[in-house]
Amino acid sequence: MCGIVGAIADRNVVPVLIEGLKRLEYRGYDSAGIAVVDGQDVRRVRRTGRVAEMEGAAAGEGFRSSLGIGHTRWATHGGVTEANAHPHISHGVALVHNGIIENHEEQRERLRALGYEFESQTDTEVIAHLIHHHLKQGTDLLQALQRVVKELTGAYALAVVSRKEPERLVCARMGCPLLVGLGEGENFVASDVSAIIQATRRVIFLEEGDTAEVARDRVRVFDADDQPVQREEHVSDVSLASLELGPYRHFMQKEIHEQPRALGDTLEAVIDAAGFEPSLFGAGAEDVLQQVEGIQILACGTSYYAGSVARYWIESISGLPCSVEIASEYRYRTVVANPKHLVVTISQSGETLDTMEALKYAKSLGHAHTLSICNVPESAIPRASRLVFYTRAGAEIGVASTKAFTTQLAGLFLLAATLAKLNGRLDAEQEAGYIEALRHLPGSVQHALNLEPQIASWAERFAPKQHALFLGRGVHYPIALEGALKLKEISYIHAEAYPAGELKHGPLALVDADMPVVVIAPNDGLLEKVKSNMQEVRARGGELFVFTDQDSNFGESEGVHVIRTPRHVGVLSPIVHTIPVQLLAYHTALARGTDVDKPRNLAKSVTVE
Ligand code: HGA
Repeated sequence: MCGIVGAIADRNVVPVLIEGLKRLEYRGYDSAGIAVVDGQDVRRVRRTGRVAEMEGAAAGEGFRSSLGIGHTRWATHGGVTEANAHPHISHGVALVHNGIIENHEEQRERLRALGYEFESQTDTEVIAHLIHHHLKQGTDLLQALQRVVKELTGAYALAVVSRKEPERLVCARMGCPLLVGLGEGENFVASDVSAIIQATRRVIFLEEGDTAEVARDRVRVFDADDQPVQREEHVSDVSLASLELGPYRHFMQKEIHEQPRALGDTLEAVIDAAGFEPSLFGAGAEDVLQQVEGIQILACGTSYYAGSVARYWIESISGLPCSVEIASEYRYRTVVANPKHLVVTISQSGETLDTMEALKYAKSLGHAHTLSICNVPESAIPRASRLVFYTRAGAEIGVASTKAFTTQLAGLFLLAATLAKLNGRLDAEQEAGYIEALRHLPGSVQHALNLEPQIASWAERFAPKQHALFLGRGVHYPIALEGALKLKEISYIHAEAYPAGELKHGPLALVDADMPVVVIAPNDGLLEKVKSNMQEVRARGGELFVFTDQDSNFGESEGVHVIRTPRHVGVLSPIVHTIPVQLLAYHTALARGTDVDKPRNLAKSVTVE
């Protein structure tokens, strides 16, 4: 969602802010802005659209300063206009905000009564005025911020500068990520380490309720009671190469092609150990996993589909009951919890607000056994979980998730196998067989990637369509869902997915010659059933685009196009069959000329409700 960066240094920080915003742009790209303290003044430049436009304007106006803040916006309150773009300013106080202030209307009324006028429709502007209001009562900037955050309900990461205090910036965090970067004689704040990695790798992750003062040569952090606290320093291992496009045209393309490496890295420990050890999930995992009597998975979007695949694996391999629920639904319903079940949250960023809130709710219902599957070390959800499995996909920049999904699947498979082993349902031979299959997985994924030219030629035929249907059965049904989601996210073609057996209960009515039907049909136990469902489509004139593997016994015929992945890879087949649907979406979007990495209305890391 929105991205925040701030810096204080001896040098001109404007290039640091601009570069940071470019790296954060994947989080939100409605508008961008920076504010710098310049002598006795705060200067600001904001533009709707991309950071590059705002950069040009800042250069044109000769922006230079050793203290400043910047923001990329993904609008929640108020349209995409320059007036709503951040930073917001009140009487020389400039601030950027990620999150939603739920009591903004009440605060707006209060501030109006105090004589403040509003220039934007955002919830954010109230914070700038509230800080100014407290400054007028004689506080300094840090105290003002500490008072204001106690008057806010909702979620925020904030960075604030004032023309009256040119020697520091102050910041606060509740419900949205924010970290402080530690340099030599210069310091930074950012919502994501990628924004400041060119300047420093040493970071402090702020905790919920923290505020901080960031000066050139000192950083002071305060807890929710305004007491000074020490927060641990970390050295980020995010690689610069993972943040660069390299020879690729889009990050999504790069990330699709990185999957053999990402899976290899994610599986390295288990393959080296040649067995499924509970310690994969953190210290004390054996104790926890041995006690659990079932699994409750909570996630959103693509991660929810990863969880949906895992349900098939967990129930069939480990014999434990497993349910999967969309986190934003779970958090608001009356749940009958079983504290003997393990709550598994899945989130690429580890900051997905709905997933975090669902986890908190589950804990409040007595769930002490919690595990998070996450791609970003030290992010909020793993820190709030008892156990964690980190996927090692590397930074995922493309808004449409690809390598995060397949590595989540790998992690979830390890969980299913580990639970099976602890429950005495995995003998040595089966274990060795799974390990062997995992060892070959990166190679199988590479073979699927080699199908790109054939898939690109299909994409030409999808590009003019308005709708598409995706079908799968069993463990491949969630892959159909993921394929439909990818296609709609980046090509804006309306796509729906159904379990193929459901076709005749409704969606078959949609099928005609204009409705391409994608089928995920590997040679598993349901192939014959899927083939009958395909006949139902053909009988209504529908055109079939089938992804299958070498072992299936059907071929092309009129209206039936087939692309074969190499040999059937057994239980890991959903991972391999994800690749063709990713490539189909990517090439269809290319053919339609959409903005693949920054699809309209979307953003990465969903840190608002
Ligand atoms: N509510 C603010 C910030 C939005 C945000 O955090 N998006 O991720 C706004 O609408 O400007």
